[in-house]
Amino acid sequence: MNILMRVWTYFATNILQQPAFMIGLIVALGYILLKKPWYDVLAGVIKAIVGYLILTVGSSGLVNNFRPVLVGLKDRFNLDAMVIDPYFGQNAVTAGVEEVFGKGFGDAMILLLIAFIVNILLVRFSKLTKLRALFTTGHVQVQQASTAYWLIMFALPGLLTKHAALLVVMAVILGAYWAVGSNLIIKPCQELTDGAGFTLAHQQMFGIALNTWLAEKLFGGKKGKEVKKIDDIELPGFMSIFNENMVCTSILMLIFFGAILIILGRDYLTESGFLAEGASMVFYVIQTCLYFAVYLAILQLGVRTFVTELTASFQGIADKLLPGSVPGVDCAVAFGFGSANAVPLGFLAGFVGQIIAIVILIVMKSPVLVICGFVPVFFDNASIAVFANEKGGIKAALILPFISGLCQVFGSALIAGWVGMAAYGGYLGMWDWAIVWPVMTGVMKFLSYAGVAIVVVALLAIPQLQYRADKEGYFLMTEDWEAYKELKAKQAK
Ligand code: ASC
Repeated sequence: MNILMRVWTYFATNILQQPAFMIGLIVALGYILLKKPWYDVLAGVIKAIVGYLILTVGSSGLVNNFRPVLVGLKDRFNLDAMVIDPYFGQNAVTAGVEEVFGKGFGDAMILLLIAFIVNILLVRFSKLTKLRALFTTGHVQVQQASTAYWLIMFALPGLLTKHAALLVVMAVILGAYWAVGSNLIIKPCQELTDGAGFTLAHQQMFGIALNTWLAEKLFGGKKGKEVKKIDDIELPGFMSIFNENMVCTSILMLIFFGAILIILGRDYLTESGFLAEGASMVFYVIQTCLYFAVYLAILQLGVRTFVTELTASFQGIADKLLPGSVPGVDCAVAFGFGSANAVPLGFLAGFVGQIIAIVILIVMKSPVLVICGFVPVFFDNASIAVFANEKGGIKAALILPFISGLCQVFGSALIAGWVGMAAYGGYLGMWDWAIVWPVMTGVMKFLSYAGVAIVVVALLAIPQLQYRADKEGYFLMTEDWEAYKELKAKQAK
């Protein structure tokens, strides 16, 4: 048992929780199952890992560059606020779980393993479950396992003394959430990428599904009229420079983030070590804001490098091990597709929403105050905008992320205050964890075991309903995208 535990810990820390190596392993397995020569396997694995590491340089560059600036608002205005951000959320769990529940953090990692097995099994039996997506983003799974660990212990205190039962209940709920959430957005992902063969496995899967649907229902073109997508807009005169993504991103960031940096002020920035003594404030602001475009460009290069390898090799897994399945990847991968300008626009719209929500909390003297974390405000809202733009054009890409920003702040303040995480300084804060998980937690808290049954049945019913709505196309869209498109063209006639 001890040896098994050590093997698991080694695998978990070095591969499962490191998406680059997890993707490398999947690509190796996939190509081996496709009986590719060893040198093709090696080349594919290297490209997949390097590509993913490039993506990570881009996304962590963004996070490291802009998170401190946002968190700085808290110090600058002396707010006693919790930060909504996955890393702050995870720290809050590690800091408080022992004190609040008398349980160590170690179990959260066992929960991760069992939940991942639940995900694999649900996809293995896809004929029955109608689930087709495997979660591969380990760092996100760690954050979610930690938060779910807290939320479920809070909801079901009766299970605290029943160790095994507690873990099983948690793993079934979390594993079902992973499988159902990533399965839910296979169609929008396939449409966005013209059948690239992946879905997103991140923290706003229900958010993307709902907002894509809303974009189509509320902003979608009436019959015969196309919606105006961001890239369709021809800007006149000097404005046409905004059509270029790098220019658009840089100018938008200069205006908005430049304003925040100026609000933070030279003194604060120097005191906190952002700005060197005596350095030029003007050029510091310009450089910091332009780095946004730099990291976005890196991120997109990473996506281009690894996506083809992943989807080509996954064919082996989909043919032999998990029929009809697709891999679920980081939401940043969506930024390599669709309109590039949706990314900064969605981010800023979400940011405005969050700031308004925060001001409302302050004015209403809410017992829990929130400060924006960069990860939710950027990655959630930019993803929502990319998908919303496809169905509802520019209006959807601005209005829906704005509303999402409000939801992230209000939802997080409510749940983190209620379950006691706010006192430890942070909450995960991503869309699904600000909206969907609070609802699930509430149902379980008030209905106890009946609530658990309702949550699990409701989750597992979602793919069944999706399947019923399109029996012919449901599995075809992952197995043969071209044939799926032909089928849809025929049905439209
Ligand atoms: C998260 C998280 C990150 C980012 C990254 C986006 O939720 O923990 O580091 O989003 O995955 O690319």
